[in-house]
Amino acid sequence: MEPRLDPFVTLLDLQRGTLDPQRADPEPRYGRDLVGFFQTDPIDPEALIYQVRPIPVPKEQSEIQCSTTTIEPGTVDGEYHMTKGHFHVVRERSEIYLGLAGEGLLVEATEDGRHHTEPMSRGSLHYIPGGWAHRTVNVGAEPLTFLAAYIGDAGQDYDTILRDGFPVVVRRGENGPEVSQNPRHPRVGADT
Ligand code: S6P
Ligand code: ZN
Repeated sequence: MEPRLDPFVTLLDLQRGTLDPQRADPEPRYGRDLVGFFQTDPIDPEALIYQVRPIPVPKEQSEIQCSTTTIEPGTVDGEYHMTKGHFHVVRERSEIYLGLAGEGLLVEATEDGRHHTEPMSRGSLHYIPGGWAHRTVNVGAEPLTFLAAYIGDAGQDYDTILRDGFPVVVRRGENGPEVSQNPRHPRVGADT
């Protein structure tokens, strides 16, 4: 076959998730971008909640999309800062996350409400199978940074999450993070 792309290398700052060279603009997510995802909407529309730094390649099945995500520490009305979370549009597409810095939780959920939570930290390697929605939550005092790698044509479905949320929410408790059922989710299933 005739190769489609030339090889390339990018230097990744393992602490901050920055890329050199930066092959695409970072994609910041502010309070205003996260309306409808927390139990209570962020008060400050200008607050930076997280930032995605993509390494762009064609969004096709033959390619592997790669990006870093850095979530700032903090809470929104007691819920730890988190990503929107999504199913893949092509539901069977899987993904790998690798924790680089900070302390987090990876929350995964199926469409019938089963859910699963894994701690994230430097070196934690997470396999997210097809059919599982995924959201990352910063439960620490420092930025949470991780690397994501996924099949190029996966796509992100946020509408299902906006409608139902995840089966569980992660709040700051007296003794650290507390995972509890989301009262708004229509079908909370088993913790697997
Ligand atoms: C994409 C992959 C990540 C997320 C990123 C932000 O499939 O899972 O790159 O896009 O962590 O999360 P979200 O839920 O806002 O896309
Ligand atoms: Zn994904």
